Amino acid sequence: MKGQIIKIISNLYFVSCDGVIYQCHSRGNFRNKKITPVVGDYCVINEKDNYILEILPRKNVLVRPQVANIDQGLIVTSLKTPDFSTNLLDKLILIMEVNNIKPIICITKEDLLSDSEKDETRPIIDYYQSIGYDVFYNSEIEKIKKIFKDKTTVFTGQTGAGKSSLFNKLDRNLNFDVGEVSMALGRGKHTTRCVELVNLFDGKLVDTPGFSSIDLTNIDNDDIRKSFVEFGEYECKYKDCTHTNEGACDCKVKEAVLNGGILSSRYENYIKFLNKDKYS
Ligand SMILES: Nc1nc2c(ncn2[C@@H]2O[C@H](COP(=O)(O)OP(=O)(O)O)[C@@H](O)[C@H]2O)c(=O)[nH]1
Ligand SMILES: [Mg+2]
Ligand SMILES: [Zn+2]
Repeated sequence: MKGQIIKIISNLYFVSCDGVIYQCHSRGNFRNKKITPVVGDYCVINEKDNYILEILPRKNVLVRPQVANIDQGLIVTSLKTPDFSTNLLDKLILIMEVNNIKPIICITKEDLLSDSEKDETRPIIDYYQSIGYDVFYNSEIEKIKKIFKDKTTVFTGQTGAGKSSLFNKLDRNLNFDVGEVSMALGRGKHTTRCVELVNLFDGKLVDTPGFSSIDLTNIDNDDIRKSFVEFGEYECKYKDCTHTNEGACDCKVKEAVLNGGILSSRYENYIKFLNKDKYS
């Protein structure tokens, strides 16, 4: 029987199979012996004696929190306190694209902007939508409820961005502040808590925020280029064009930045990420 590991407590694996939870042990003699099961793993169990027989191939796996097979990541992005940062947003999108996680953007605190600030930020936010990302405002609770169905979702966002407020509005039983406190205190405290997949609107939500530290040094520049999905729409003269030093007439991406087809902050962040943010 096929299921997904939703929680691990020492050597006990909680496996959800069509909504029924089996508490399983692992014999550790999987076909691929190097695999240690983590939360999010899809597996085959023998439900008669509650043993995990096999861990199925992973789509991706995160280190912190340690969880596998994430489908999508909800990026909670505030426009004020903390201020809107295209750098952080683009960095989170990049990390998700590289890990085969679909980025979904949730904008918060638009109510704190003046009308002129709204006029400034709206086109930027609309841009992300125009290049294919789902963008929601945290006022659109009913729409947001629909994104979780049949997916495993992780969430992220700066402290104060409005993550807890959002999940409280989605479901009053969700309270992840314990997890966040443990992250703020770091390792070695008594607050360490195991990651768990919780049910939310016919899907699964990782109950601990992801991507608390983002390190670009292990991502090669070609992957960074591919992760700026809209650049792929432009056919530069040279197929392997990095959109950096080439003359503007040969590089359609640079041309698009100049004529407004590509958001300039996206391009600037791309250059910073290629340099591993050294000059940001
Ligand atoms: N004005 C305004 N305040 C918000 C909004 N979302 C959250 N907040 C407030 O921002 C603060 C931080 O929110 P919280 O949900 O704790 O952020 P977290 O650190 O990401 O979990 C709290 O005082 C919330 O009441 C919003 O859309 N508008
Ligand atoms: Mg919080
Ligand atoms: Zn180019």
